[in-house]
Amino acid sequence: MLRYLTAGESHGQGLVVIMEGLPAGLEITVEEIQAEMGRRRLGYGRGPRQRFEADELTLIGGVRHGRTLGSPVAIEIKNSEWFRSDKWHDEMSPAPGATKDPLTQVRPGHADLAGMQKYGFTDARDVLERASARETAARVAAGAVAKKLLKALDIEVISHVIQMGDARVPSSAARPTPSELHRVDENQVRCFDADASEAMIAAIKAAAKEGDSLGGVVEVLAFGVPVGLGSHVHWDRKIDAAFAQAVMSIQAVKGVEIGDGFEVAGRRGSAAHDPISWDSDANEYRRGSTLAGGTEGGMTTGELVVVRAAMKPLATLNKPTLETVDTATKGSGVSFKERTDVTAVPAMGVVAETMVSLVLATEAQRKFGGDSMDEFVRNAESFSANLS
Ligand code: EPS
Repeated sequence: MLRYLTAGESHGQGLVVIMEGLPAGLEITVEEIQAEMGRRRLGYGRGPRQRFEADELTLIGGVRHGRTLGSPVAIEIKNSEWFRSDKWHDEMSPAPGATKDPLTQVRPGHADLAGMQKYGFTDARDVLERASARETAARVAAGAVAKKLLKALDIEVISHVIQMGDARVPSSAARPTPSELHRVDENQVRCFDADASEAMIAAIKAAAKEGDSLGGVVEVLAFGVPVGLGSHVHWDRKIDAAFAQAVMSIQAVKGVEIGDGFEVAGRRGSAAHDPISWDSDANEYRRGSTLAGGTEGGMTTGELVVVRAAMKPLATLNKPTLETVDTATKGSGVSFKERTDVTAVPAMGVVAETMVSLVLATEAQRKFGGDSMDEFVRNAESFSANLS
């Protein structure tokens, strides 16, 4: 089974991720992981930090001569912020001491207050450093490895932004395919629809002018997923549930939809399901639409997997106006000011790709197993060849 764990704080020395359960013989390079991490820094509306974060990474273990060894893969990612000056060295030092400047005007919508109460902290920084979406850099490093594993089965996972604030891509618009991902990434907001993308940029500019933030929705598409990942037999083996948990765990995500889940709820049953037909040329079943998002009964159907994620507007504002309480005095006021992004929706799309890829890689490993890549691929091919 594939497992992974991240560690590290936003303004500490760096992040670490350890992945365990990968087969031996998976070809992976620092450059491939680096390229994927570069995609996470894309997007109009990111704050100043993204201009200097380089996501410089080191493969500490589990890879030799460009191939996994079957042992845990450990990746370290340095925080450029730590190394460019000594600004954070005292504030984030692991040595005994105390901060001179505790943050107590907690931000509504962030982890600050609940985290301080839960852990008994008096400085919101003890919470926000880990709650920060900086941690997603480590997830994306793991996701790059998971994507490489999936590529061996011809599975490709992409994403695009379909809503930013109230600017939306029309539901009739074409979806990008893997060969068109470069066009999504080249767009300033990672949107595939030219008109919607202009409206999105205008919405970000308008919010930025007022020191405000914007949320939105991304759509993750997984192509080439075989039938039978996940299972109907138990709640915690259902793959749609695993997608929901994994994607919901992304910082600031408040809603996850599989296929057209929410829209379909308002239809009649006769118009709410993907019709099944037999394609005698390809010798396989086909669904006529993607309403179910490529899953039925907690299993993949072999169709396009569609997972959408809604991100709330960031809780840190460049011009804080949200009413809050100072935890030191219990006096009312507005939340503290921190450097921040206007929106991180385009980056969240890349993180959502990562989470969907990690779920697919985990479930593919569970279904097909194998200690080496050869064995893993052979098992998957044998399953597909024997489908009836
Ligand atoms: C983040 C706030 C910003 C983002 C950061 C996530 O950081 P800072 O407060 O240092 O300006 O830039 O994201 C990253 C550093 C990153 O690499 O994605 C937050 O509060 O979640």
